[in-house]
Amino acid sequence: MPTKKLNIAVAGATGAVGNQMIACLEERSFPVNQIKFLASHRSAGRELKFNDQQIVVEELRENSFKGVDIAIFSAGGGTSKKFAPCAAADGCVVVDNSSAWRMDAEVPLVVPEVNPGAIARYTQKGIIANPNCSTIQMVVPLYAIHRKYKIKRIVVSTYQAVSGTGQKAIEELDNQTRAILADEKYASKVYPHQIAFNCLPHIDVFLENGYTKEEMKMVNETRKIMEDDTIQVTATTVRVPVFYSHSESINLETQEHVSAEEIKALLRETSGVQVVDNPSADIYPLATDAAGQDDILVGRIRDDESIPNGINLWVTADNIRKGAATNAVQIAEILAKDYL
Ligand code: NAP
Ligand code: 12T
Repeated sequence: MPTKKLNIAVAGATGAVGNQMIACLEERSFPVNQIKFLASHRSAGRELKFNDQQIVVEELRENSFKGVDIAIFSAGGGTSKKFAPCAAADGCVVVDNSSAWRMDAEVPLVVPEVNPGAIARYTQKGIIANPNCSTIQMVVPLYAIHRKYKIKRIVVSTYQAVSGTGQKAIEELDNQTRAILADEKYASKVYPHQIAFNCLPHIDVFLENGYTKEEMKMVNETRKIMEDDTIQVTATTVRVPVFYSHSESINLETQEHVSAEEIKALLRETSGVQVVDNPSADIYPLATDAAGQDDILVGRIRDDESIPNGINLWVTADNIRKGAATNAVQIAEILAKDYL
């Protein structure tokens, strides 16, 4: 039986993630009956294309969700906190991209390649959370390893693109880079320091334990998605002057012994992952190759020679696609096919 066509709302449709959300719905031929684009009052009245239709952007309001089957939110944490319950009260299922609901015990946190079964718990609050971009690209390859060799500890450092912060940050890196090369001044507005030609060990806000919120998302979300609280995770998250795609240096310690060659063979068979690992030909995952497609690229796969059961990896993925929009649309596809 073909999947029933659904009424969809995209909240935050004018943003960096919202734009990609629209593109993913089009590319994947999502079964859309009617579609609504929602944003702040600033964008109300603007027109955006969906397939061949011109859609007028509406201001997001409490009553925006009547008759909507699935609402995909990427309009900031505050907006999700306030409006996701309104949407759920009107019978709409929310797939939320912000960090507002991720650690709520009654909200499933889903990466379809890892824990698709958790989607069934959407009925508790009417909300499904999409994980943080850095966490998604890490757990897809690591879950395959965990299932076979049991991961005890993860040490990760990230190299994150500015597009993760939104449209204004993309413009800041562009304008600041041009200004500096022209010997002109360009004040930082989005980031607390110059991002062009720099690395900032600071993503999201600092917490009392000295870590950033982004670092703690990687710790807590990984355990929730992999459904294993025994996995130890420690993270350092860094913003780098890259437009699209986050990269991660990951060190793993496993319970069972595993070689780099066995990891390569396993990841070659893992859905959503592409092994890009031929150092003698200078082939390894690059941000510029990951950008614009959905696979998570994994390379530089090596035995960690400092411990008995250790592996090192370099993982790169498009943070706006698999890190945000694609993952959310994949969740919506499962809802449409199996639940609604
Ligand atoms: P962005 O480019 O700044 O876009 C923000 C969007 O939210 C715009 O459409 C904006 O509408 C809308 N918006 C802002 N305030 C609003 C309000 N009060 N009411 C209604 N709409 C409002 O940001 P972005 O990068 O797309 O990110 C947006 C969200 O996605 C954030 O919640 C972020 O946490 C989440 N995100 C998640 C991931 C992930 O890891 N999965 C990655 C990146 C972002 P206007 O155009 O009218 O201002
Ligand atoms: N601050 O979804 O700035 O929790 O790159 C994602 C990306 C929050 C999130 C970023 C952020 C999230 C960023």
